Amino acid sequence: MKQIGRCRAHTNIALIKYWGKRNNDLFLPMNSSLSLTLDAFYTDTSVTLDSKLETDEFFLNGTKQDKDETKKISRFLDLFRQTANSEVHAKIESYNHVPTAAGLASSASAFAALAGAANTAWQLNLDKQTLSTYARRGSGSSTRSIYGGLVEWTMGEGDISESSHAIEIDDASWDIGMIVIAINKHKKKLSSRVGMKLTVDTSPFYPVWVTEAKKDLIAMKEAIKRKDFIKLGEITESNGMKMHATMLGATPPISYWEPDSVKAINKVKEIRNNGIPCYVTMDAGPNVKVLCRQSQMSDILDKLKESFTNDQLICSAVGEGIKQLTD
Ligand code: 2P0
Repeated sequence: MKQIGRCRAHTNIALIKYWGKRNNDLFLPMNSSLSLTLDAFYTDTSVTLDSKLETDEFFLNGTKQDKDETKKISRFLDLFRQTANSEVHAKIESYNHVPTAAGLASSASAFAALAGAANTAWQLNLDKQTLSTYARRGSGSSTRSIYGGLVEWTMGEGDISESSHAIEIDDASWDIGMIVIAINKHKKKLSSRVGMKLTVDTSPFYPVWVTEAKKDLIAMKEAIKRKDFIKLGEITESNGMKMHATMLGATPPISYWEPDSVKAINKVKEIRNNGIPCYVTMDAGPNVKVLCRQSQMSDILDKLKESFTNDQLICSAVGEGIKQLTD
């Protein structure tokens, strides 16, 4: 009999960013981060254990992937094989549900869904917190996609892998949403992994980034407790800008921005100055994400349409954590 695990995981956007590892092998971060899980973007993955297979087989959106891509997945699944004391290989089928125009990196939802499916396939029954430490080893931001709502990825201590895991902070059911302004859907020139290492190794601003991120996290958690949307937005915008400023200090300087990113940021500021609270954040790419109140999304959308096309604007409600899929 074949053992199968199927799981859905949503992507997340960091409001307090993760940018830099203290341990590259274990994916242990330099600072804790905090994100919002998004409903509109997710990955569905199935893992089918098959003793007849001599290697793992990986299909993404229906297309069989080459050796290099499959190797990344196999290495990740080795963590589950070790825990289960198993040598069996698997067929992995993954579908990314991300509007094509969004061009959002999907590693966060990808490894969270894979972790959830592998947990079921190998019948490990790992709890969500433990599973988040496994997801982390595929891609740091995946740690947070195990949970829904507002999620902290706590940096943990020293080289203790189990100490660096996700925690659900709040279900974010107080009128929060996000609009993604898709600037460019092409693959980014510099991966996050390489970009963050270069920043840690060469930016003189890096120690300041770490101190600031720690302060921002404390202030943001207080704002969340008070359900203070304005403060949440202000800290989000300022923290994202500080991450990009730190990257600019690297040698060679790193910038993921494009002219239209600046256009989007200015438009959001204009909307805010006209009385609707909304705040920007950006990741390792030119797209701009707008944190806003769900109830004001359509008003904001109308204003953004003055500068961007319909298919560049994708709205999302708050997403849930991983869930097992039955069929
Ligand atoms: C974040 N980003 O907190 C930050 C902000 C992008 C900018 O996590 O090397 O793909 O796999 O751990 O998770 C993107 O980095 O990097 C990321 P790895 P990952 O969302």
